[in-house]
Amino acid sequence: MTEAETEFRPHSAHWGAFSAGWRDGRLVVRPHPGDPDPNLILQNFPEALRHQARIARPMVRRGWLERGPGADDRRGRDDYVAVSWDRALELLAGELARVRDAHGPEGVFGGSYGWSSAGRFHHAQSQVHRFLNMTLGGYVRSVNSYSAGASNVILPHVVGPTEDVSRRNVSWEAVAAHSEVVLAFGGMALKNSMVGGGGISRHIERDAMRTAAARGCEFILVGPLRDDMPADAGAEWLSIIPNTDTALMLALAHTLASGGLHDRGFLDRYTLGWEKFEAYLFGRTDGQPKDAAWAAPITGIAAETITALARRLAGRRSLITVAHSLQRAEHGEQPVWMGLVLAAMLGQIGLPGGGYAYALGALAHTGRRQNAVSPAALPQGRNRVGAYIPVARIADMLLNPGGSYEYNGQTLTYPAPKLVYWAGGNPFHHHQDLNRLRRAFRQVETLVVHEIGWTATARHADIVLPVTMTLEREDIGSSQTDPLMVAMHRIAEPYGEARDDYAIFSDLAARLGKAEAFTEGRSAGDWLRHLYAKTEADLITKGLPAPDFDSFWRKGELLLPQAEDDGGILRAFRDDPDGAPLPTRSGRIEIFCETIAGFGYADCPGHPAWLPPTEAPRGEAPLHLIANQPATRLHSQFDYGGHSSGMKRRGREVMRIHPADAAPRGIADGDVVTLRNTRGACLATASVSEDIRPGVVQLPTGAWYDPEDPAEENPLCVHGNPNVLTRDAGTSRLAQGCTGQITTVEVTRFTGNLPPIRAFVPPDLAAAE
Ligand SMILES: Nc1nc2c(c(=O)[nH]1)N[C@H]1C(S)=C(S)[C@@H](COP(=O)(O)OP(=O)(O)OC[C@H]3O[C@@H](n4cnc5c(=O)[nH]c(N)nc54)[C@H](O)[C@@H]3O)O[C@H]1N2
Ligand SMILES: Nc1nc2c(c(=O)[nH]1)N[C@H]1C(S)=C(S)[C@@H](COP(=O)(O)OP(=O)(O)OC[C@H]3O[C@@H](n4cnc5c(=O)[nH]c(N)nc54)[C@H](O)[C@@H]3O)O[C@H]1N2
Ligand SMILES: [Mo]
Repeated sequence: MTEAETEFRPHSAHWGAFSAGWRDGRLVVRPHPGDPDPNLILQNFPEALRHQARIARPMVRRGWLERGPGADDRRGRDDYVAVSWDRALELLAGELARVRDAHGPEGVFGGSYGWSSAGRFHHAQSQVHRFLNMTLGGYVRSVNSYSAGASNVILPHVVGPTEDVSRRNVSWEAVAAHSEVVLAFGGMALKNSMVGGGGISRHIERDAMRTAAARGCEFILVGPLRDDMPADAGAEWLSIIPNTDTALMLALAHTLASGGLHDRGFLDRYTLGWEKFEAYLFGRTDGQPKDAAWAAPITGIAAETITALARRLAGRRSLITVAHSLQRAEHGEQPVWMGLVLAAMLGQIGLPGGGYAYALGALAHTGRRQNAVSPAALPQGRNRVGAYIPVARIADMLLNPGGSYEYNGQTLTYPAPKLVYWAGGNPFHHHQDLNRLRRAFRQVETLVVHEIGWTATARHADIVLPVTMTLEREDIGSSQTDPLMVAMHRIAEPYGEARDDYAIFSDLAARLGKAEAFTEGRSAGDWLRHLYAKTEADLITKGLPAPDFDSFWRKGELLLPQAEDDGGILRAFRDDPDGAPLPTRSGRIEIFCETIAGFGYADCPGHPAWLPPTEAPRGEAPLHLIANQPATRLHSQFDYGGHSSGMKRRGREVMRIHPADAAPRGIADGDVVTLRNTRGACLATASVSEDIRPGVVQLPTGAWYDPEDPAEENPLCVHGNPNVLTRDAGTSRLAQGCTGQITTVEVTRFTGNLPPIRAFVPPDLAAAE
């Protein structure tokens, strides 16, 4: 397929629908013609497809092969032995059977968090879950996400499920038509809404903001970076000290309440616990009124600016949005809850384009209509193991098996899995304090990884199985919030000996005597037809045109019907609070929450509160570091692709710093710098910019972890992965969510010989067995 010119065939990725074909031996990727604002991340594909960073053959870590399963501090610096598929699968099936027989399915951690690829059948996380359920009877799982770990727990207590407050809530259509003022905490950067899990055919956010702004809607960005809102929104920038938004929100609330500008009628009818919160707000409980003068030094925003802003919000169709990023930090529950309380005080919740929208614009899933038919999804079977961890407690679990911790009102015990199985995620991308994660992964008996490329996670694994990437297989792309279902045609042959996750699991299931249970007798092609049949049947039931699978495949796409924009549960609640109560304990918005208060957590009390962070910039780490989502790729995926590597400088990830912080440190634009704190250090290339708040530096996530000397305890990452610096601690005892977004560091100019970047060079390969 690679040699000749081929026709362009349809395909889809989390970053957009597209077609691809070969021209002069090169892969050419064209965004879907219907996409008004295509995503450049698609251009990582051509170079990534045959890059040397890909894994060509099954590999086994030498130490594991020679000494068998067990804790081993050579993980991450050992060499690998290439083996045949037959040998790799025999070793792995034997090891799975050993662990199952000795420990039961509780012996396997199969959480396997990660974004995988857009196709709904070859979705690696669904595949590994189904495999473990069907062959072992289950696995230790993880709950919640790195995206919204704090929100996933707090929102259901105080208003409703995260999805109902983010995806099925205020729509972009309503913002364009109705909002008068949008106060966006953490912004709504287009780089983020360019991405949608399962695929996205139309990027509409830029147009929606442009239309609203042209109508006179005012956008106000609260955040440390100017470009968290697109120029199209014409936003005013309120530069805030990171992790202090709750204080600003409280001061806005104080100004509203003391001026009688809050909507008492709304609070009485739709909320619970205002009086208790008001007592805190006015300082009757702790002697400290949360007024603008109090918030000014905490937030770095002048008191007059705060009071003027509060007055601009009152009496208008105001929308408060709170980005995921704010809650990916210590006490991350608070800004999410307080944003809701502020919106309740303004009384616009449930009205078109008004109220509260959690994470609007964080992904291409929010602010859109829902499909009226269900998307394709691989059934995962039943997990008989009850044990779980909140997803970001992985290193804690591995380092303290049997230890106890608190979570959402319960005291839980960390499970003690022996074998960790990862397919479709990259913990060396997503987890915090990577030096601690390295120590954690050294404890397990066996680490199995299915990967496309030699990520740091693969380099720590005992058994590494090379998998196809999306372009090398057929699949169906679909998401609940995008109407275009895409027939993802194969564009290229598999790389080296790479196989599909499904083929690997099918063979393993056969070796474990569970072939029929796992495959149900279907080939991958049969499964695509089987999954599609559900959509077809749904369409027929609704009396809509329902092309058969072959017509869908030939056409390459199918436009699905979508439901009306009905404003979701918040609109229904506003219209009829008794008939359509919220799914909270009281049926109302809980400003004071008895359930949470009953847990007695000092780090998450019964109403939103300002809780100063444990780690503030001072001493040896005087700067805030924002480790946000990268603009040039999705997380760590295809970091070696053309667009991602083309935007690096001197081969390293780019760190932004304000001139006022660069000058005293002797740092000039383009200098290589070291970022350091007590947990670790990494290199990056400095970009000196006025678009960042003084006192804050920014280094996005996603540069592949590249330790200079992996034998050291805390090696320098020479490439710029900020997770060597971040803190591995939960948001609070309530949610135990990820806190990777914000940390503190010192930055110095790097002098000396620049170490080479080896992240994309495969590890030293020993001779084949
Ligand atoms: N410091 C800090 N850390 C963060 C964040 C932050 O804001 N700050 N954000 C967090 C967030 S929100 C998230 S969601 C996580 C994301 O963390 P991850 O989802 O783990 O990151 P990805 O890089 O998308 O990892 C997906 C992996 O799956 C592999 N893959 C893709 N397709 C397939 C396939 O078909 N089969 C197999 N077997 N593998 C495949 C890719 O090669 C890649 O290595 O990171 C979190 N980490
Ligand atoms: N291009 C691209 N898009 C993505 C992703 C990706 O990897 N690449 N990942 C996707 C995923 S999985 C998710 S969950 C979403 C994540 O969505 P978010 O978590 O919202 O995205 P981030 O870019 O991490 O953060 C948004 C902005 O919040 C600001 N911010 C950080 N801390 C604070 C604070 O304390 N206060 C205020 N007011 N602002 C703050 C930062 O300046 C940052 O740029 O993004 C999705 N979109
Ligand atoms: Mo995420």
